[in-house]
Amino acid sequence: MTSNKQLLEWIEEMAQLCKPDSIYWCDGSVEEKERLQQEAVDKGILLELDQEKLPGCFYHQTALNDVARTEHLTFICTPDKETAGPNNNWMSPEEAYKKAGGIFDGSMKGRTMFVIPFSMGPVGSPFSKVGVQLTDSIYVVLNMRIMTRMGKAVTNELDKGVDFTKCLHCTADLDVDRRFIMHFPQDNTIWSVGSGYGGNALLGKKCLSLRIASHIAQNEGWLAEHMLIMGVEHPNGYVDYIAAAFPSACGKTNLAMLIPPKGLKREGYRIWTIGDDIAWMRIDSDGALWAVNPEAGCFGVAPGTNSKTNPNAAAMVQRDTIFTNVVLKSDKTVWWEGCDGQVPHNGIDWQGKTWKHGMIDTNGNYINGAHPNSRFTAPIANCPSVSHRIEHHNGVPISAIIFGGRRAHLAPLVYESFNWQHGVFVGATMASEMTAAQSGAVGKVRRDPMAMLPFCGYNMADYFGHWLKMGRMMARTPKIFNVNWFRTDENNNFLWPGYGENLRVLEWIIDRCNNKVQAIETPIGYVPASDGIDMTGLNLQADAMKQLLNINPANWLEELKDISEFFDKFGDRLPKELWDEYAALEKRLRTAM
Ligand code: GTP
Ligand code: SPV
Ligand code: MN
Repeated sequence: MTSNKQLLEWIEEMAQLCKPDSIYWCDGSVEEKERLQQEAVDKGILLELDQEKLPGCFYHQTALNDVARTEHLTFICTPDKETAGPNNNWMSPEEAYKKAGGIFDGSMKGRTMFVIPFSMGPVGSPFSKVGVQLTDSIYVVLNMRIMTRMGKAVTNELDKGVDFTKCLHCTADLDVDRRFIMHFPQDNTIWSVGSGYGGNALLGKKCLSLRIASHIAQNEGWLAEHMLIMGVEHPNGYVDYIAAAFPSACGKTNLAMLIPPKGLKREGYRIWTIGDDIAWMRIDSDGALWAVNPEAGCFGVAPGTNSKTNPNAAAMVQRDTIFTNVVLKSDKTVWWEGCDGQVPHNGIDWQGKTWKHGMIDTNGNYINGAHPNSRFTAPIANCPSVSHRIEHHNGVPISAIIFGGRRAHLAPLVYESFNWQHGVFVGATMASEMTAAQSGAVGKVRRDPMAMLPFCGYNMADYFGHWLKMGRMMARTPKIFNVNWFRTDENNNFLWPGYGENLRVLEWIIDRCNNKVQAIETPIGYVPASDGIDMTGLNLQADAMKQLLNINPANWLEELKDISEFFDKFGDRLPKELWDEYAALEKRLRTAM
């Protein structure tokens, strides 16, 4: 319990609404975790995996209609629609409280309401924010215990009277027609009902750390971003830190924990993982940008993860991990498409059905065993490449910011912006092919500025303005780059091997930050010279690098049309600087034609 009166009153009020049979206050202890795991197993919410092969690991299956974030059911509830902007679904706070309140009413009858005090960021750090989530889901409690700092230490903070985000969650009947993920920035409140999945239900993650935090960050003068944070230790021992924003399922977890490839000219690089999904960045007293990862765990995409593509993640998920919507094998271990080891002959698929590898549907298509958005929840401390600086209260200094996405044909492997303002334009004009991480049309290109389209808690025009302002406030700005690991050839094969080999691109990026390597100026930015990226030990098909770095002005001019349509949605609110950059780019492209 707590002596925080505001908190006690809020819990009382929410309990009167949801009407749980009992209220349980989480202390975050190991004893509590084991007790809740047992209860979840007894109730069929979790299945205990083979504890010799996978100690501390459990398996969970969601409802079939609850396998990804549902962006169309996610709302920003500000007094006026303009504040939320055309990038968000909007509902008035009155209507939202009423609508969701009707579903919450009595929703916890016969159930326990868990009270989860949690901190995003190291407890007590100047970066950190406290939240309290009320939920009826043991699965959510156990996931929050991995993803956040949860329990007693946070209750102590609350006892001091710190402000906190009020997070109310109930799985209710999992009916999509009665599912809402509502954000009330003015009230520092989140209400989520009708889903038990990831970003919909673990309210410390996208809801607090991005949608609510981006709003707070705008007021307080910092940045809350959908970014990984990694350290690249040079052979001489110096570590450069990088923050990178890619849309969901576009490679943040993989890049954050990459293993240096063999054969680089400069050997002895080492990668340190700070975060794989969210970065909070502030300007420190030195005028530079410093970052922390507010999370304590990874909620990562399972398919494609194996000891070749991501050895660190493969090692991380060997213990203390919750697997969601993957294949359950008969020996009580797990599997997914692109997993290590033998393809299982049979198992239980993500839908709970008996499944054999190679089964096809009536259209002749392969039937996935694991859902494409199946995930693992694992403590980041279990990642072999974890940096000891994840606990540092002042974070790490950022040398480079990288934007990127999936673009089969347009964007080159890497380019550098001319300056901060142009870099903000590069981020603001990002687009990417959609993935299974959100319900919607997979493969369709959509504009996703800074990988924040589903996560910016206010009008994106103002958000771009905030980025521009942050640049003016810094004594030294990080350089801004764009990467694309997903360019394909005429047969739709990836031209770039990706994964660990991406370090070759990071090496160029860091050398650019340290003024150690020349670049070629193009209409869209600086690109590496033909020998700029170290290719020793890599057998790419002839011409691949040329194709990877190719910039086609006609295609870019075509892209500009889509960008202008997107910018137009923001009307007069869009910062003039972005239209200036737009005009300058158009001019450079026409000159190059
Ligand atoms: P969220 O957790 O949804 O925010 O995703 P993320 O950005 O962390 O993406 P993640 O690293 O989990 O990668 C998603 C998918 O992209 C996986 O299936 C990977 O196998 C694939 N992927 C990651 N990096 C690369 C790469 O360098 N090249 C290619 N071709 N695929 C990659
Ligand atoms: C994403 O979709 O960007 C994720 C997973 O990282 S979720 O927590 O569901 O948002
Ligand atoms: Mn993400």
